Amino acid sequence: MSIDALIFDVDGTMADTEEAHRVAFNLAFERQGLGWSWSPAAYRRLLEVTGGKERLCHHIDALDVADTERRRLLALVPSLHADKTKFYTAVVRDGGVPLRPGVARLMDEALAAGCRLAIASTTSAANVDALLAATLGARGLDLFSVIVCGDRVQAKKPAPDIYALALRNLGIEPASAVAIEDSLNGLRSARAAGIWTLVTPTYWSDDADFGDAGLVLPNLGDVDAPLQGEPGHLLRDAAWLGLPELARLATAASTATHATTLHPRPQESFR
Ligand code: XBP
Ligand code: MG
Repeated sequence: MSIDALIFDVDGTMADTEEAHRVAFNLAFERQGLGWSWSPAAYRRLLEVTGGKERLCHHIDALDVADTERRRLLALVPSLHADKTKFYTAVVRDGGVPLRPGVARLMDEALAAGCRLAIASTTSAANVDALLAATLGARGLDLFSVIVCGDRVQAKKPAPDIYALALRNLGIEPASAVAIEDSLNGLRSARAAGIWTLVTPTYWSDDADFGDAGLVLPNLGDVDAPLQGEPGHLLRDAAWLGLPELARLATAASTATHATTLHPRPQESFR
């Protein structure tokens, strides 16, 4: 399989961003005097709802308040989310959220091999711009042939819409792309669009069954961040995932029916 495009998810995949999002939400709540504060455990559950505005509405819908108060709070969502985005992008611009291991390396390998890069994210465009500029420099955005995110689609992940739009804008079929995700919603979205998907979960997303993934790794690995037990467990070429091996695994695993997990979680027997 020659990969025409790597389609990256952003939050949790390119960078471990959700703690910064969580803190930004809490700062926005404080600014509007709402008395809300999302703990890590609460936010981990709320991440089952993709999209910050949708997550806020979900939180408000679950509150035990009178309908008039619920309507008042729902009317605050746009300004709350705008405040949150300002707090979040400020942290990102200050370099508070680095790329995960191997992301820049795999991007370089892909570009050098003539493989295009794309982004398919539920997050807001301002967040993508801030992260790419802070981590990849002023030309960070130019490295991507296609960037689709936020409200460009009505139905957010796990719906396939954002990946289908990325494929359309790339002008390629699903079989010519690989998606790189971190969460079950993201995996479902990419798989529903027919794309072979690699999952690199974080604390915020690792309590899921990624059975429909082509491959699950703790991260992409890198020369200075080798994956434990590699090469030899799931990877053949090195202790990090390189483009040639990704293409080989996408071909081999796309016919397999089971994901292979580098570190089987307690509830999983090794397949
Ligand atoms: C993750 C999301 C986003 C972020 C918050 O996006 O679901 O909602 O949590 O960003 P992805 P916003 O993993 O698809 O990159 O508040 O801008 O939505
Ligand atoms: Mg994600």
